[in-house]
Amino acid sequence: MFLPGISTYSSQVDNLFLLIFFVMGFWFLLGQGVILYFLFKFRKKEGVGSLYITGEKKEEKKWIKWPHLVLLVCDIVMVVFSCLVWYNIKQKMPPAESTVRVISQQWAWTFVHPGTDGQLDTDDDIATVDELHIMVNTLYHYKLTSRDVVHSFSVPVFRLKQDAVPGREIRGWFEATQTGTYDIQCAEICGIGHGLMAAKIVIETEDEHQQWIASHTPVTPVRIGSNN
Ligand SMILES: [Cu+2]
Repeated sequence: MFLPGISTYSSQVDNLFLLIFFVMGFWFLLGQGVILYFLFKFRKKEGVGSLYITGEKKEEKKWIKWPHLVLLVCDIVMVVFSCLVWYNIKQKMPPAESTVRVISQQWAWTFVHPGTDGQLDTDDDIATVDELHIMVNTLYHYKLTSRDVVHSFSVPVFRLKQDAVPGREIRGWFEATQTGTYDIQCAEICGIGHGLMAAKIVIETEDEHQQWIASHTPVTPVRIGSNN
């Protein structure tokens, strides 16, 4: 609630958290309420002995059986919603409009953006450290790798978190719905500098992004020592 959700799937994650919060909250309050009520109702009284209940009779067992079954139904509802959200964010790969490379290492992020040609892995790619530039309302694929240990690429405003595993290129996607500058952080303890492994994501309009790319357009290299 205190952190804006600005990806196309952030509300799905928020709603799942709310569902779990309210289902668990309801049973927690009910359970604690019943315990408190019984503590008060069956407190020590003069002339009333205690009763030993084994819970083996049918009319006693129903107090366990029915809440148990209702809780199982709640579990199934939460698992079904979790699977749907997981499928939408992690399994499905909508077609990309652009692709960026995310490289993690102890303790920094390198981001590789397509240059003026819009294609990754060409001569005009733009590499930055700890600053990822993307366009709003554009579906991005990311290719996530690690140079050393396990890191985790986390963009809290997107509700996105993905481990980076050395030796693997992990692909995923996101689409931002608002412009602005927000946090990226490593969400996996990856060594003594883990806490320093923060970065920024800069979400721009198409015009702003083109200007940013233009400001990085490589100039013809000048040969040192040349007379020309
Ligand atoms: Cu890390």
